[in-house]
Amino acid sequence: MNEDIARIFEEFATLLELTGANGFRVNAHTKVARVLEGLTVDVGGLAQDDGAMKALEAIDGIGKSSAQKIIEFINQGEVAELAALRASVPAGLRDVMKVPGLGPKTVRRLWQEADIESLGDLESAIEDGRLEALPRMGRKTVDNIRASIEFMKTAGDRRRLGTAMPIAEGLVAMMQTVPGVRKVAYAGSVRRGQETIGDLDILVTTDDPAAASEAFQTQAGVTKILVAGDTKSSVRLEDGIQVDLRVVPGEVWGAALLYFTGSKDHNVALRERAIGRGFRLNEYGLFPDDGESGPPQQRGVTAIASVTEADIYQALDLPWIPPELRVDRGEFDLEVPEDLITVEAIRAELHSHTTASDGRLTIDELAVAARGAGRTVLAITDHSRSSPQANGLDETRLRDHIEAIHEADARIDGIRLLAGSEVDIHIDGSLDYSDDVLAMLDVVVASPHASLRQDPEAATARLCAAARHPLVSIIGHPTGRLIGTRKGLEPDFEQLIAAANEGGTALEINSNPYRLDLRDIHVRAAVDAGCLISINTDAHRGEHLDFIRYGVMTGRRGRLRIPGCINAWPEEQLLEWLARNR
Ligand code: DGT
Ligand code: CA
Ligand code: CA
Ligand code: ZN
Repeated sequence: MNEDIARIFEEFATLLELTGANGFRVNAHTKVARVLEGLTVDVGGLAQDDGAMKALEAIDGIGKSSAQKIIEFINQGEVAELAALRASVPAGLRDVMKVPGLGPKTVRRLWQEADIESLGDLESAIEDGRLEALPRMGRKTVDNIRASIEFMKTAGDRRRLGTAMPIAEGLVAMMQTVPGVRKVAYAGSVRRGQETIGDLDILVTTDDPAAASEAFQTQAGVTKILVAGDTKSSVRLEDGIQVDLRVVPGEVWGAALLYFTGSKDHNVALRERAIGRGFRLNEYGLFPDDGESGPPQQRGVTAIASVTEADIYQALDLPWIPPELRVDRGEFDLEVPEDLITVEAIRAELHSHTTASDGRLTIDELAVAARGAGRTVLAITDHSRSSPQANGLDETRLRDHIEAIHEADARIDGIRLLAGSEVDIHIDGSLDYSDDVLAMLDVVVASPHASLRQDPEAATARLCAAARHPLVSIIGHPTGRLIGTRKGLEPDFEQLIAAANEGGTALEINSNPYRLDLRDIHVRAAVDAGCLISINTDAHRGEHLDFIRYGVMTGRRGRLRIPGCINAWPEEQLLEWLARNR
């Protein structure tokens, strides 16, 4: 409930800004949203009691009018003032707001000064030069807006892995409860751990296909049935995501799973390999080629392999290839690493935030959460001073914080706490703390946060300088991209990897599903060049520690092995490495 109400206040703030309300009112609403997100009590419960107003107003940051809005929302399901605000703003401006880089302030100007009320209006204003003619606009800003619109369109309707994976798991769990169902799995891009997902593909084998299809089509959350067959159904769920269900006979499970897992390119390469060996491969199995055309299973040809994926790979002289490696980048000719990185192998979290900067947990709370999540080492790396929006620490606060972390480490059992910092990499590659200060820390994660539209040469120089710095342990989210909304830096990776190798610095895979930065292909390039990788969650809350699986899948897609991932090293080895230049 708190999250829902927080969204309401965020929308309030946005609409107020759009309609030109004063900054004080806007900020008051943003602040309430932040407060609600951080609360441990449910305001939904509070608001139903008699003393609701009092209880809500007692919360730091919530005033009388906010309390009234919360109560109104709980009781009526809406807030009249918000509905009125919504009505006063053209509906099309919502799409304009979605353009990466366009905040409410700019959108208000576009609306007021150039009559832009929709994305279409914006595009025509760009094309006919009207936008550029506005005061304080200029060619460069307009070019950026044009590029953002383009980027938004190509990003299209795909979901982040972090959104799609939990839905896929929920669907599998639900289908497992349907009578008659023997096996269920998700296939497709989710199984391969791709950073974005077009649609979900679920496979079942069952004694009662009709019941399985029925349960699938009538499950909670379906907004539209797109296909309603016996062996193939397809539905749209509430958030718009499409899910395909395939009901397959148990004896072809492996062939179907292989086929529907893809990637398409991997499948094509596999089929060609089959043909080269005198076979035919399809979603029903691997068949001997009898020279006839048409699907072999329909002519009664018996499959050589079909029950498991491994059977099929084996018949094609291949080891079973983990789904993340099915990318058609030479996986048939490379050995499948036996020590490919896994979630279980991760022992250390080396990038995390507490209430000292913009995290939600105290040092102690985060330590307990990390220990509970199976980590044995936790580096606390709050933001450096140049990040005022993230409450970055100046040197005085940092010194106190380091002491507090070491004190907590002495007190808390079962996990080793390291005092670190996530230090901003300035636009010119210099760092946000002096070397004297950096030398006091156990771990330094250096990350780019601002100026993420630098040209590639400048970005390369900036990141390489940080990677060569002897006191930097890890380059955090190297590009700063946000999937689908921000392109981030585009450095020359060959040079960055070389600089990291020179400095003995690890490059991060930031596991946050909005980031996944490094991305898979860059991990692969780094791994091939022998560069060390660090997989971190950048946890700002306890739940964020679970993001690790997305980072690990990205690492696996880059063929990252356990010895190349510093988070998987034994504690001694890790500590020695971190201390090497300090
Ligand atoms: P997505 O949904 O866009 O994130 O990506 P996928 O990989 O899940 O693609 P999807 O859902 O269209 O199809 C699932 C799998 O089915 C795909 O990875 C491979 C297989 N597949 C689909 N269409 C074809 C095809 O035309 N040829 C081959 N060989 N395989 C296909
Ligand atoms: Ca799919
Ligand atoms: Ca599909
Ligand atoms: Zn961070």
